[in-house]
Amino acid sequence: MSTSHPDKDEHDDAERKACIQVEHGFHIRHPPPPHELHPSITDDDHLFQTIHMGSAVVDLCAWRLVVTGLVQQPLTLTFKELTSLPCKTVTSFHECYGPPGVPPIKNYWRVGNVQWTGMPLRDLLARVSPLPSAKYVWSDSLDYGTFKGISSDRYQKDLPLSKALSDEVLIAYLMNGEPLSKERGWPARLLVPGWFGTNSTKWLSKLSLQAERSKSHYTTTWYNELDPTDPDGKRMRPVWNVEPNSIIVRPKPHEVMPGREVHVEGWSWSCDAVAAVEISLDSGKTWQGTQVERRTDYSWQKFRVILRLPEGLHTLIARATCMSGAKQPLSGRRNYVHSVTFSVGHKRAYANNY
Ligand SMILES: Nc1nc2c(c(=O)[nH]1)N[C@H]1C(S)=C(S)[C@@H](COP(=O)(O)O)O[C@H]1N2
Ligand SMILES: [Mo]
Repeated sequence: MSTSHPDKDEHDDAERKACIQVEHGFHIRHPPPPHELHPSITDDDHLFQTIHMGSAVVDLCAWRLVVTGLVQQPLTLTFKELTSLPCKTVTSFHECYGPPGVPPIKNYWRVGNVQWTGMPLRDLLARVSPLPSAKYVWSDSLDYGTFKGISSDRYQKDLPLSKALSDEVLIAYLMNGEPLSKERGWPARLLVPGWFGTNSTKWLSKLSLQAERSKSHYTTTWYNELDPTDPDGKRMRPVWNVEPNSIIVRPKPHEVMPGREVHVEGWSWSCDAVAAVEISLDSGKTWQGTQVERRTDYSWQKFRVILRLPEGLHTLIARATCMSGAKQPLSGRRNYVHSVTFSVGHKRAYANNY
């Protein structure tokens, strides 16, 4: 189904004319199970997709990126101008927070690791010279419609200027070296490494410098959560920094290992880098360390360990700790530990007990 463009935008926001139509409807493409995410870079076919109101279909000739608000020099770029400016490639994990508006207690492992190429946002901000009163960058998209019964004339997010000015935030137009697909936000999207996917506005059309946080549904009604670090359990916080999380990619669930030597491998990630990953075979009573790869850019980090285990059935969990000391919980919160049950050299025990 498609809907014509809402008239009310036509006067104030010329860049919105680039939207030919929105293919309306909520859309999730679920990620494959963790054991299928073994390559370091996730290809487009294995990367989840999350679309709230629908995909925008964009006319590239009419597409503009408008940079406006509290700036000395507002700027409008065509796609050709954007892509002829110096670009940068950043490898970053990409994780969806999960459905907004419900308690964040389920781990969906909607995650992948991607190479994004685009113009650093801070280079763009340098060209427009933000005024001293500018504290946030709002990002607007070309999609519009309804999500869970609430209508919006655009998807809009915000970033504090400190994050917007960091090295890693991009106006991305290539994913793993290829132009973005329509579903990924063609022709250009914001990409905010280290922060949940919701902040990376697809079908980007406008950036505006503002003194206050945005009051859009996507920064207030949705993607605002009770701060789990507040002892009173009352304070709200925006869904920004990704908390430590991990997946076990080897062994596979229900795998029967022929020998007693078991190679464990997985991926771990967090907004600040992962400092350690431990594993447990007794539901978290005792833990042992693993070897964790150093982080490059915002990439997910491989952990591995070789175990010698007795025959029988085993349940493995892995727990990441990030540089700030935060650890994945065993349960109760959206980043709880991943668990895999497998068996060592003993098909019958496995068949009988599992
Ligand atoms: N304009 C727009 N941007 C959006 C969304 C959207 O619905 N509309 N979904 C967000 C959410 S919740 C996530 S997790 C990421 C998903 O990006 P992907 O589909 O390329 O994986 O895009 C974000 N950017
Ligand atoms: Mo998301």
